[in-house]
Amino acid sequence: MIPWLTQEPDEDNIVSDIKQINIPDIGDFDEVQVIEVLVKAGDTVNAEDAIISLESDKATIEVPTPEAGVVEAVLVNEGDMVSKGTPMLKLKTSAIDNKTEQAQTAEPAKTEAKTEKTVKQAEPEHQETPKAAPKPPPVPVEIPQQRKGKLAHASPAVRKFARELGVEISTVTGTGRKGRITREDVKQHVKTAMQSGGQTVVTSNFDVPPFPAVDFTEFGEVETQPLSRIQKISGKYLHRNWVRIPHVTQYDEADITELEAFRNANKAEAKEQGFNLTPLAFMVKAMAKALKKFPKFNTSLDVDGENLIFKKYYHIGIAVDTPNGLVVPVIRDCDKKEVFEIAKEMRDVSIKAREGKLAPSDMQGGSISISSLGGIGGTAFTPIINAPEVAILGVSKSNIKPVWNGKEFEPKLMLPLSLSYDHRVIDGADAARFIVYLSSILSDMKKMLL
Ligand code: CAO
Repeated sequence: MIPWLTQEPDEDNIVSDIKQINIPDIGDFDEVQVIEVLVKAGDTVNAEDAIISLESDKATIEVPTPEAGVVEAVLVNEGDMVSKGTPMLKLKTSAIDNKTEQAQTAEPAKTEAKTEKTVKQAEPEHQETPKAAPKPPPVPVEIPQQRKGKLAHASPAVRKFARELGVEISTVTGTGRKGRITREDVKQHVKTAMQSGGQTVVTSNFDVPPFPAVDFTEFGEVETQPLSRIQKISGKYLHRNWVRIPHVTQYDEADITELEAFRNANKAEAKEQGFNLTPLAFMVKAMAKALKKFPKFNTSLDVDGENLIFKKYYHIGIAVDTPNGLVVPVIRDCDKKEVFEIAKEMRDVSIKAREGKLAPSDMQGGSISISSLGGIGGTAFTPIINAPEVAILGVSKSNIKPVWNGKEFEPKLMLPLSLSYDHRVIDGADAARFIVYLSSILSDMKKMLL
């Protein structure tokens, strides 16, 4: 039993005991660091509420109070090293509980006894009334380190609080010691999410039925093939981005008749140098110009969704289709590179991608991405934003179309563009202006090359 050192009578016949609660046996640990103090003087606690969190190399341990009461003083601080027997808390335990117990077991006259007597009755040696076996003190709880990768350090009370608010604890940024998640962090997380339109809250409980487990062999012959490693990894991120970013896709067509003439005139030279000069290299160049003109498309939201980070570099990701799945290597400083240089680099990164030789750093730091299906076909599609970027351009196959010039229809080579953008950051009017400007650059070789 945890000892109490002092008992002080309180006013108005209400008896209070000031008890000192020490750290109980915490298992195989000697000196363990206090990483979070969960209560403060004046707080009311219930028996078994967690008071502090300890963290050893192996585990996080919650130490509860064995009794209810009002915290008189917390005797440990974050960062202290503690062990069994270290004073943890001074707790004012109201005598109401004792009185109630007495009222249930004693005659009325005895319940009117003076304060002093009541205090004495509270002392163990004066407990004459046989009682039921005392409830054992609550034991410290070891928090299972259940998450692979990022561990969410939070007490059960904080976890419960987060659950009640529908917050996935692993998405909360902890500001406590060693990144521990406090109750305040959960509140801040919800506040931020509400201000940023739910950016950081995972609605983990979508009220939708699960996919049915179907035995397809009932309907005919089948063959099962595992997803590739890239598909498994990128699938999760695509899903997250699709679900958590409010996508809108803006469509347009660029007249690339002039660009195509220029490209055809320079294709042979590029071939001689060992690369293919495709419309995509021009698109990358035009994109760098459009980002300069519309800096909001070259941003990312910070992790709390409170600030927009404007990038002063122009690194453009190119979606590359490989036998193992989709990857997005980044071509850096596209504003400083000539179209030929970009085309050459695109050849190099796509070879590297298809050979599975891209390093993670080759795929990081993008401003925006371009996904081109123009070499294959199609008229439009909805590309999924490659977060933390805020927009992505989809490119489909160019086609000759009749375009009215005010007097007559002219045959023009029209390139379909599909711009998906994060509507939390970019308004529809911004997106329309951006795509119109991008089209104007693609339509005018002077603008493109200057
Ligand atoms: N319209 C018409 N023709 C186009 C075109 C377009 N928009 N884009 C490319 N082409 C032509 C090229 O000019 C080339 O023909 P020529 O050799 O006669 O010039 C041919 O199509 C093949 O081009 P390509 O696809 O090899 O080269 P690219 O530079 O356009 O693209 C790359 C390179 C790596 C992006 C591409 O090969 C690729 O992997 N695309 C798929 C990206 C993808 O999967 N996106 C989907 C993401 S969402 O799931």
